[in-house]
Amino acid sequence: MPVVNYQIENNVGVISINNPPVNALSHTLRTELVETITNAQQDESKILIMICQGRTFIAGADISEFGKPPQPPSLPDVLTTIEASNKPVIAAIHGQALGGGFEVALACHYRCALSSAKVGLPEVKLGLLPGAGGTQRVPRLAGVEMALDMITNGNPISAEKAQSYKLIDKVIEGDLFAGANSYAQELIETKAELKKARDISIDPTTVNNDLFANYREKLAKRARGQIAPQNIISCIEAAVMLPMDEGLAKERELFIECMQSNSSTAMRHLFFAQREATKVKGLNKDTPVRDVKSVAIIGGGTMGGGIAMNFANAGIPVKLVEINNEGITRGLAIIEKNYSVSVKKGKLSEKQKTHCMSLISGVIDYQELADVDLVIEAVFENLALKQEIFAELDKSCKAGAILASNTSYQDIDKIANATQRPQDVIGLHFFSPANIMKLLEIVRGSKTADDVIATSMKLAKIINKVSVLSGNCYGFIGNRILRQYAREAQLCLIEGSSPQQIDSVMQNFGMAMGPFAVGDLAGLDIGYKARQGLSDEQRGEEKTYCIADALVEMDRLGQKNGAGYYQYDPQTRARSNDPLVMDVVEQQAKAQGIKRRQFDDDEILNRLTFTMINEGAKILEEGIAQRSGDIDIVYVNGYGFPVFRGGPMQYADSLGLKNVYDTICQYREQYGEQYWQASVLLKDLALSNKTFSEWSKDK
Ligand code: T1G
Repeated sequence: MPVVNYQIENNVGVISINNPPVNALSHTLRTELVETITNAQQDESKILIMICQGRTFIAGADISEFGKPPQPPSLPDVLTTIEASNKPVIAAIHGQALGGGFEVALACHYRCALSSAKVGLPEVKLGLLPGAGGTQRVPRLAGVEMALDMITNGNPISAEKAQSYKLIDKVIEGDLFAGANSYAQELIETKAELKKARDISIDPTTVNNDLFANYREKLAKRARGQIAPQNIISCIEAAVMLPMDEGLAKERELFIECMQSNSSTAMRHLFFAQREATKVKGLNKDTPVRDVKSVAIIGGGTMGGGIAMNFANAGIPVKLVEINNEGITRGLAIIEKNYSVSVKKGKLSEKQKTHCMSLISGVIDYQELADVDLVIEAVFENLALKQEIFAELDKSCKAGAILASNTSYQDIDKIANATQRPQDVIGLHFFSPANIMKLLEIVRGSKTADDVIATSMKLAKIINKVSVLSGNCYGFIGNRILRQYAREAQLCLIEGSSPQQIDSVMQNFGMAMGPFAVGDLAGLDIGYKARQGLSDEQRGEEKTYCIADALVEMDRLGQKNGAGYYQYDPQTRARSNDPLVMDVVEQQAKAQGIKRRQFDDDEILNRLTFTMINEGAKILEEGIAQRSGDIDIVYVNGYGFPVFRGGPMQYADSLGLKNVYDTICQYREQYGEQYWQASVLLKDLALSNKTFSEWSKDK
């Protein structure tokens, strides 16, 4: 089937692209585009329209072709053909013209778009830069500052905003094809010129000297470890200082450097892994889903309120269930405050806030839940209480209602077995703050029905969450790995390091924050209370938590009361090292009979990351996660693992599993096998020179 069709109507040559699902610029599409435009040069058409079928204009280069041998014509060659056309080419845009798709439109002589359309250059989110003229044409059309902003943040802009920056010539209401055709007739009548971005030159004296340096400094902090943002700035500088063709050559050189970088490999891995994670092995993709037109949240605390907002934001009415009117008032106040913060930041209008609030109502009596399609329990982590609530829901809710728990580590089967309908029970583990964090762990019980899983996956997309399916185990995927990471951080601390050394090692690695700064942010009392509810066996060795307990017993709870592992300035909340903490560390080490020693940064980094990798391998071999990319998606979206490393399992693949395995074996010799027993899967893959990614594809 051709992906490009062509026909002439009223002197207009219509180039119609149809390459589902998103009209990506595959080799076939590039080839047929060049053939079609070349042939059109000699025909009777006076102008050409390029338009797409399906849900969107071209959404970019075909990312699945990256890393494979390039096949001509390259995208720059396609754009040269378009720009060199002897008759004007009009891009007619609907949906999203992204990346190479927008670069195709920029090489056209005119651009029109539906008012609902968006255009953007999101390459930076893949660790890349626009490699087909985007960094040269946007500054010429829209100005240098707009180009820097648009290309370094990668977010699409509306057609209206694009028009205001001369990136779009005409915004069309109603039918795009009709609008584009009348625009074409207008251009024929006025004998419109072959308008080319390359004919615009930028006067360097109009560009603030510090602009580029300031941007470099800002992005060095915001995008630590990534080369693409810095290379984008260099390309835009070239657009100011060099003629078009030299600027294009510079852009190509820096694009290839990005393409070959580990960070781009990692970020492209995450792009596909996020989409792959929504596919459930063994589940027919046409599994019918249940309607979810109304939701109830049990518990109007911080989590319950945040969860409720996700559904209200998606236009789904929510009943917030509390034990009394005070609870409802408190819960609605939390939600109102969260919305007010978004309005203040300009992310939401007052009108939108009012509409969302109108969708949320307070409820006390479970009898009012008789018609809801989904209930999410979000009370505190007490299994008996959750079982009591589910037994109650079993009586109050209609047949076919989905009963979900937001539990972060309780056994989903034990919750499900409190009902007569375990097939309708599932875990929907949101991350705090639930109205902000993108990650949603969907936890299947042993009896959870397929259509409940399929419905949960679809619902995750509707409420704009990044979803990953997890099996039922303590801590599911994310928190199970976090426990190992936190334990090794505590052991490195008591054995000889300091909070500041460990935190700086992990921040330099690219984590958003180090483990001790995170602990202070969350509040050390949370872990303390959780440990009180555990048996000695569940709590683990005392040396893995005695420092944390000692600090809490000294009323050092973290940021919330000004001191934890660090001191916090009461005004600015800036953290500073506190010698008192090291006194506590030394006292506890002595009490545990530990002789402290010097630590080098590498040992800290390897112990904290390799224990995560080893636990991830166990999660894979137990079938708790479907594939290694799923674990990466959890850790990048829920725990601040650096995107440019692709997640713990991608990071392990980039190091080579044999290196990881050998180091873990060395740690087993040094520290014993309690924490350093290599997983069977890791050993097998290491010794057969395979990667987690290859294993996941073969599964
Ligand atoms: N290439 C290949 N496949 C793609 C693709 C792409 N660019 N974009 C989407 N897909 C697949 C995706 O994997 C999924 O497949 C299906 O399409 C639906 O996607 C030279 C170098 C367009 C906003 O970064 O942002 O151009 O899972 O589930 O939620 O300068 O897809 O069904 O098998 O995301 O409606 C720049 C990436 C590329 C845009 C639609 N472009 N795509 O979202 O559907 S680099 C991008 C998106 C580039 C040039 C440079 C989104 C979307 P499957 P989906 P959606």
